[in-house]
Amino acid sequence: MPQIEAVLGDITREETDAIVNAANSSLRGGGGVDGAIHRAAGPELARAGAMLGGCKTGDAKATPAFRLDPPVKHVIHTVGPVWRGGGDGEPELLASCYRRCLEVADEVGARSVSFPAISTGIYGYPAADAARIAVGTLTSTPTGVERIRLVAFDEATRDLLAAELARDVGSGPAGNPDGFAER
Ligand code: AR6
Repeated sequence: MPQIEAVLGDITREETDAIVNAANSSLRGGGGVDGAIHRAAGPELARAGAMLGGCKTGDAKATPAFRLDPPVKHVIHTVGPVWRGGGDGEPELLASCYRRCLEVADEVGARSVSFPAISTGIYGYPAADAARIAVGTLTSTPTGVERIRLVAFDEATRDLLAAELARDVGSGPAGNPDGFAER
């Protein structure tokens, strides 16, 4: 299982092999963290995104990182669900985003990956529920990724992520809900 930490910061300043973008299905750029990543990576990013033919909600696709500073080599674009009250498959789709990002990271050989809090901004996903899904999915998906940074843009989100990580450690290896006890 990768080492996972929750930090406060701007994901465009991360020093990991890959950063994840909370994109829209066009992959041509947008607001929020998507806008910040496109500004930092340069116009080549939108051109590369456009060539991928879009991305479905819950899926992820990689492009080069273009003008982002090394060691960042890849941007993994994922499309989170728009929050519509929770009964429209949003939890499964958000979990799928985190899972697919790890699969794509493995495909491109990224050993360290930084994630934003997917869907919790413009798409309106409640931050506490999203933090639970982020940590639960990242700790239960087999991957070659060794280091994950959950990059929050505000303290409340960072605290929610840190609390979920602390809870997960408390639940023992592989997220065993019975703690460290053997069944
Ligand atoms: N670094 C880290 N986190 C950030 C940054 C940053 N530079 N900027 C914002 N955040 P959002 P979504 C946080 O709205 O909800 C775009 O238009 C932000 O505070 O960026 O998945 C896309 O094109 C929040 O916690 O993404 C889509 O149309 C989190 O990143 C749509 O928004 C996600 O907020 C996607 O909406």
